Amino acid sequence: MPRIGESAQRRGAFITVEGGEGAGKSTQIARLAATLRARSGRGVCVTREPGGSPRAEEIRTALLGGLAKPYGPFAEALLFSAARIDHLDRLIRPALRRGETVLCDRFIDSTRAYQGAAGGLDPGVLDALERVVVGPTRPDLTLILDLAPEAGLARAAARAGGQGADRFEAETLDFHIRLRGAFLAIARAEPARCAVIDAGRDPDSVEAAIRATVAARLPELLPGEGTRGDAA
Ligand code: Z5A
Repeated sequence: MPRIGESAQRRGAFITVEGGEGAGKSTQIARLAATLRARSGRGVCVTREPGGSPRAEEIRTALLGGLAKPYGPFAEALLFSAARIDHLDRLIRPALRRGETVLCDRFIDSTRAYQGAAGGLDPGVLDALERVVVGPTRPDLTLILDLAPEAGLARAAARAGGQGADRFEAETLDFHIRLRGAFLAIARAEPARCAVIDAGRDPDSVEAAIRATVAARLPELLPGEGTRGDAA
Protein backbone atom coordinates (compact mmCIF):
# COMPACT_ATOMS: atom_id res chain seq x y z
CA MET A 1 0.00 0.00 0.00
CA PRO A 2 1.16 3.59 -0.56
CA ARG A 3 2.71 5.09 2.53
CA ILE A 4 1.63 8.31 4.21
CA GLY A 5 4.22 11.01 3.60
CA GLU A 6 5.46 9.35 0.44
CA SER A 7 5.47 12.59 -1.54
CA ALA A 8 7.90 14.10 0.99
CA GLN A 9 10.32 11.18 0.45
CA ARG A 10 9.99 11.14 -3.32
CA ARG A 11 12.85 12.81 -5.14
CA GLY A 12 12.84 11.30 -8.62
CA ALA A 13 10.67 11.98 -11.67
CA PHE A 14 7.98 9.59 -12.89
CA ILE A 15 7.26 9.58 -16.64
CA THR A 16 4.75 7.22 -18.23
CA VAL A 17 4.30 6.52 -21.95
CA GLU A 18 0.90 5.47 -23.25
CA GLY A 19 -0.87 4.78 -26.54
CA GLY A 20 -2.36 2.04 -28.67
CA GLU A 21 -0.67 -1.04 -30.14
CA GLY A 22 2.49 -0.41 -32.13
CA ALA A 23 2.52 3.32 -31.35
CA GLY A 24 6.29 3.17 -30.80
CA LYS A 25 6.39 3.31 -26.99
CA SER A 26 9.24 0.82 -26.52
CA THR A 27 11.26 2.42 -29.33
CA GLN A 28 10.89 5.91 -27.88
CA ILE A 29 11.44 4.90 -24.24
CA ALA A 30 14.80 3.38 -25.22
CA ARG A 31 15.78 6.61 -26.99
CA LEU A 32 14.60 8.87 -24.15
CA ALA A 33 16.40 6.70 -21.58
CA ALA A 34 19.66 7.05 -23.54
CA THR A 35 19.25 10.84 -23.72
CA LEU A 36 18.44 11.17 -20.02
CA ARG A 37 21.33 8.90 -18.98
CA ALA A 38 23.69 11.10 -20.98
CA ARG A 39 22.24 14.47 -20.00
CA SER A 40 20.36 14.46 -16.69
CA GLY A 41 23.05 13.29 -14.26
CA ARG A 42 20.47 11.01 -12.59
CA GLY A 43 19.83 7.29 -12.67
CA VAL A 44 17.18 6.13 -15.13
CA CYS A 45 14.92 3.14 -14.45
CA VAL A 46 13.12 1.71 -17.51
CA THR A 47 10.15 -0.51 -16.80
CA ARG A 48 6.77 -1.60 -18.15
CA GLU A 49 3.24 -2.67 -17.25
CA PRO A 50 1.90 -5.17 -16.87
CA GLY A 51 5.15 -6.43 -15.41
CA GLY A 52 8.30 -4.72 -14.21
CA SER A 53 8.90 -6.93 -11.14
CA PRO A 54 9.29 -10.74 -11.15
CA ARG A 55 5.84 -11.38 -9.66
CA ALA A 56 4.15 -8.81 -11.89
CA GLU A 57 5.83 -10.41 -14.94
CA GLU A 58 4.16 -13.72 -13.98
CA ILE A 59 0.77 -11.96 -13.93
CA ARG A 60 1.63 -10.37 -17.31
CA THR A 61 2.07 -13.80 -18.86
CA ALA A 62 -1.38 -14.84 -17.63
CA LEU A 63 -3.06 -11.61 -18.75
CA LEU A 64 -1.58 -11.49 -22.26
CA GLY A 65 -2.34 -15.18 -22.65
CA GLY A 66 -6.03 -14.31 -22.16
CA LEU A 67 -6.45 -16.16 -18.84
CA ALA A 68 -8.67 -13.46 -17.30
CA LYS A 69 -10.64 -12.55 -20.44
CA PRO A 70 -13.60 -14.90 -19.73
CA TYR A 71 -14.09 -13.22 -16.34
CA GLY A 72 -14.61 -9.76 -17.87
CA PRO A 73 -12.97 -6.32 -17.58
CA PHE A 74 -13.40 -6.00 -13.79
CA ALA A 75 -11.46 -9.21 -13.14
CA GLU A 76 -8.83 -8.10 -15.66
CA ALA A 77 -8.55 -4.70 -13.94
CA LEU A 78 -8.05 -6.49 -10.60
CA LEU A 79 -5.23 -8.59 -12.05
CA PHE A 80 -3.57 -5.54 -13.64
CA SER A 81 -3.91 -3.88 -10.21
CA ALA A 82 -2.34 -6.86 -8.41
CA ALA A 83 0.63 -6.63 -10.76
CA ARG A 84 0.79 -2.84 -10.26
CA ILE A 85 0.87 -3.12 -6.44
CA ASP A 86 3.96 -5.34 -6.59
CA HIS A 87 5.59 -3.20 -9.31
CA LEU A 88 5.07 0.01 -7.31
CA ASP A 89 6.31 -1.50 -4.04
CA ARG A 90 9.33 -3.37 -5.42
CA LEU A 91 10.55 -1.15 -8.24
CA ILE A 92 8.89 2.22 -8.86
CA ARG A 93 8.71 3.71 -5.35
CA PRO A 94 12.23 2.60 -4.34
CA ALA A 95 13.65 4.09 -7.57
CA LEU A 96 11.81 7.38 -6.99
CA ARG A 97 13.08 7.50 -3.41
CA ARG A 98 16.65 7.07 -4.74
CA GLY A 99 16.07 10.13 -6.96
CA GLU A 100 15.99 8.21 -10.24
CA THR A 101 13.86 9.00 -13.27
CA VAL A 102 11.37 6.19 -13.85
CA LEU A 103 10.25 5.64 -17.47
CA CYS A 104 7.27 3.29 -17.50
CA ASP A 105 5.76 1.75 -20.65
CA ARG A 106 2.00 1.95 -19.81
CA PHE A 107 0.46 2.65 -16.39
CA ILE A 108 -2.94 3.78 -15.02
CA ASP A 109 -4.14 5.32 -18.29
CA SER A 110 -3.97 1.91 -19.98
CA THR A 111 -6.37 0.54 -17.35
CA ARG A 112 -8.64 3.53 -17.88
CA ALA A 113 -8.55 3.12 -21.66
CA TYR A 114 -8.51 -0.70 -22.12
CA GLN A 115 -10.67 -1.93 -19.22
CA GLY A 116 -12.62 1.34 -18.86
CA ALA A 117 -13.47 3.21 -22.04
CA ALA A 118 -12.95 0.32 -24.48
CA GLY A 119 -13.86 -2.55 -22.11
CA GLY A 120 -16.90 -0.92 -20.50
CA LEU A 121 -15.79 -0.94 -16.84
CA ASP A 122 -17.45 1.74 -14.68
CA PRO A 123 -15.18 4.82 -14.24
CA GLY A 124 -16.14 4.95 -10.53
CA VAL A 125 -14.67 1.48 -10.03
CA LEU A 126 -11.48 2.51 -11.82
CA ASP A 127 -11.16 5.66 -9.67
CA ALA A 128 -11.54 3.60 -6.51
CA LEU A 129 -8.91 1.09 -7.68
CA GLU A 130 -6.48 3.91 -8.52
CA ARG A 131 -6.94 5.46 -5.09
CA VAL A 132 -6.12 2.27 -3.19
CA VAL A 133 -3.50 0.84 -5.56
CA VAL A 134 -1.60 3.91 -6.77
CA GLY A 135 -2.36 6.48 -4.05
CA PRO A 136 -0.05 9.48 -4.38
CA THR A 137 2.41 7.80 -6.77
CA ARG A 138 1.07 9.60 -9.86
CA PRO A 139 3.12 10.32 -12.98
CA ASP A 140 4.71 13.77 -13.26
CA LEU A 141 4.40 13.55 -17.05
CA THR A 142 2.49 11.21 -19.35
CA LEU A 143 3.43 11.09 -23.02
CA ILE A 144 0.49 9.84 -25.10
CA LEU A 145 1.76 8.53 -28.43
CA ASP A 146 -1.14 9.07 -30.82
CA LEU A 147 -1.39 6.98 -33.97
CA ALA A 148 -4.23 5.80 -36.24
CA PRO A 149 -5.14 2.27 -35.01
CA GLU A 150 -4.81 0.80 -38.51
CA ALA A 151 -1.18 2.01 -38.69
CA GLY A 152 -0.35 0.77 -35.18
CA LEU A 153 -1.83 -2.68 -35.73
CA ALA A 154 0.06 -2.95 -39.05
CA ARG A 155 3.33 -2.08 -37.29
CA ALA A 156 2.66 -4.62 -34.54
CA ALA A 157 1.76 -7.31 -37.09
CA ALA A 158 4.88 -6.62 -39.18
CA ARG A 159 7.02 -6.90 -36.07
CA ALA A 160 5.33 -10.15 -35.01
CA GLY A 161 6.29 -11.67 -38.40
CA GLY A 162 3.44 -14.20 -38.60
CA GLN A 163 3.22 -15.05 -34.87
CA GLY A 164 -0.32 -14.80 -33.49
CA ALA A 165 -1.78 -11.65 -31.92
CA ASP A 166 -1.98 -11.46 -28.10
CA ARG A 167 -5.18 -11.01 -26.03
CA PHE A 168 -5.49 -7.28 -26.80
CA GLU A 169 -4.04 -7.14 -30.32
CA ALA A 170 -6.77 -9.63 -31.29
CA GLU A 171 -9.58 -7.18 -30.40
CA THR A 172 -11.70 -5.60 -33.17
CA LEU A 173 -10.73 -2.42 -34.99
CA ASP A 174 -13.67 -0.70 -33.29
CA PHE A 175 -12.11 -1.54 -29.88
CA HIS A 176 -8.84 0.08 -30.96
CA ILE A 177 -10.67 3.16 -32.28
CA ARG A 178 -12.38 3.54 -28.86
CA LEU A 179 -8.96 3.18 -27.21
CA ARG A 180 -7.49 6.02 -29.23
CA GLY A 181 -10.45 8.25 -28.32
CA ALA A 182 -10.01 7.31 -24.65
CA PHE A 183 -6.32 8.28 -24.56
CA LEU A 184 -7.07 11.61 -26.25
CA ALA A 185 -9.90 12.28 -23.78
CA ILE A 186 -7.55 11.62 -20.84
CA ALA A 187 -5.07 14.12 -22.32
CA ARG A 188 -7.82 16.74 -22.67
CA ALA A 189 -9.00 16.13 -19.10
CA GLU A 190 -5.49 16.34 -17.55
CA PRO A 191 -3.44 18.74 -19.69
CA ALA A 192 -0.99 19.56 -16.88
CA ARG A 193 0.09 15.90 -16.67
CA CYS A 194 -0.37 14.71 -20.26
CA ALA A 195 1.15 15.65 -23.62
CA VAL A 196 -0.04 14.18 -26.92
CA ILE A 197 2.74 13.28 -29.35
CA ASP A 198 2.00 12.66 -33.05
CA ALA A 199 3.46 9.14 -33.41
CA GLY A 200 2.70 8.83 -37.14
CA ARG A 201 5.98 10.45 -38.12
CA ASP A 202 9.41 8.86 -38.56
CA PRO A 203 11.15 7.74 -35.33
CA ASP A 204 13.64 10.65 -35.30
CA SER A 205 10.83 13.24 -35.54
CA VAL A 206 8.86 11.54 -32.77
CA GLU A 207 12.01 11.44 -30.61
CA ALA A 208 12.61 15.18 -31.19
CA ALA A 209 9.02 16.01 -30.17
CA ILE A 210 9.34 13.92 -26.99
CA ARG A 211 12.66 15.50 -26.09
CA ALA A 212 11.25 19.02 -26.52
CA THR A 213 8.23 18.12 -24.40
CA VAL A 214 10.34 16.66 -21.58
CA ALA A 215 12.62 19.71 -21.69
CA ALA A 216 9.62 22.04 -21.42
CA ARG A 217 7.69 20.12 -18.74
CA LEU A 218 10.56 18.79 -16.61
CA PRO A 219 13.45 21.18 -17.38
CA GLU A 220 15.58 19.82 -14.51
CA LEU A 221 16.00 16.59 -16.51
CA LEU A 222 17.39 18.30 -19.63
CA PRO A 223 19.26 21.39 -18.43
CA GLY A 224 19.66 24.07 -21.10
CA GLU A 225 16.94 22.70 -23.37
CA GLY A 226 13.89 23.91 -21.47
CA THR A 227 13.02 27.03 -23.45
CA ARG A 228 11.75 25.55 -26.71
CA GLY A 229 8.33 24.47 -25.42
CA ASP A 230 6.27 21.40 -26.33
CA ALA A 231 6.75 20.29 -29.94
CA ALA A 232 4.18 17.54 -30.16
N1 Z5A B 1 -3.02 -3.37 -20.77
C1 Z5A B 1 -4.31 -3.25 -20.27
O1 Z5A B 1 -5.26 -3.72 -20.90
N2 Z5A B 1 -4.51 -2.65 -19.06
C2 Z5A B 1 -3.47 -2.13 -18.33
O2 Z5A B 1 -3.71 -1.60 -17.23
C3 Z5A B 1 -2.14 -2.25 -18.87
C4 Z5A B 1 -1.96 -2.88 -20.08
C5 Z5A B 1 -0.98 -1.72 -18.09
C6 Z5A B 1 0.46 -5.00 -23.00
O3 Z5A B 1 0.97 -5.37 -24.21
C7 Z5A B 1 -1.04 -5.07 -23.18
O4 Z5A B 1 -1.68 -4.93 -21.90
C8 Z5A B 1 -1.51 -3.92 -24.02
C9 Z5A B 1 -2.52 -3.18 -23.17
C10 Z5A B 1 -2.81 -4.07 -22.05
N3 Z5A B 1 -2.16 -4.38 -25.16
N4 Z5A B 1 -1.70 -5.05 -26.07
N5 Z5A B 1 -1.37 -5.70 -26.93
P1 Z5A B 1 2.44 -5.18 -24.70
O5 Z5A B 1 3.26 -4.49 -23.65
O6 Z5A B 1 2.92 -6.50 -25.19
O7 Z5A B 1 2.20 -4.33 -26.00
P2 Z5A B 1 2.10 -2.79 -26.24
O8 Z5A B 1 2.19 -2.02 -24.97
O9 Z5A B 1 0.92 -2.52 -27.09
O10 Z5A B 1 3.42 -2.48 -26.99
P3 Z5A B 1 3.86 -2.84 -28.43
O11 Z5A B 1 2.81 -3.53 -29.25
O12 Z5A B 1 5.15 -3.56 -28.24
O13 Z5A B 1 4.04 -1.47 -29.12
P4 Z5A B 1 4.97 -0.24 -28.82
O14 Z5A B 1 5.92 -0.48 -27.71
O15 Z5A B 1 4.11 0.95 -28.70
O16 Z5A B 1 5.79 -0.09 -30.18
P5 Z5A B 1 7.29 -0.52 -30.57
O17 Z5A B 1 7.60 -1.89 -30.11
O18 Z5A B 1 8.24 0.54 -30.20
O19 Z5A B 1 7.14 -0.48 -32.14
C11 Z5A B 1 6.32 -1.39 -32.82
C12 Z5A B 1 6.92 -1.63 -34.23
O20 Z5A B 1 6.84 -0.41 -34.98
C13 Z5A B 1 8.40 -2.02 -34.20
O21 Z5A B 1 8.66 -2.90 -35.24
C14 Z5A B 1 9.13 -0.69 -34.43
O22 Z5A B 1 10.37 -0.85 -35.04
C15 Z5A B 1 8.14 0.04 -35.34
N6 Z5A B 1 8.15 1.50 -35.14
C16 Z5A B 1 8.31 2.17 -33.98
N7 Z5A B 1 8.23 3.51 -34.19
C17 Z5A B 1 8.00 3.66 -35.52
C18 Z5A B 1 7.80 4.84 -36.34
N8 Z5A B 1 7.85 6.09 -35.82
N9 Z5A B 1 7.58 4.64 -37.64
C19 Z5A B 1 7.53 3.38 -38.17
N10 Z5A B 1 7.72 2.23 -37.46
C20 Z5A B 1 7.95 2.39 -36.13
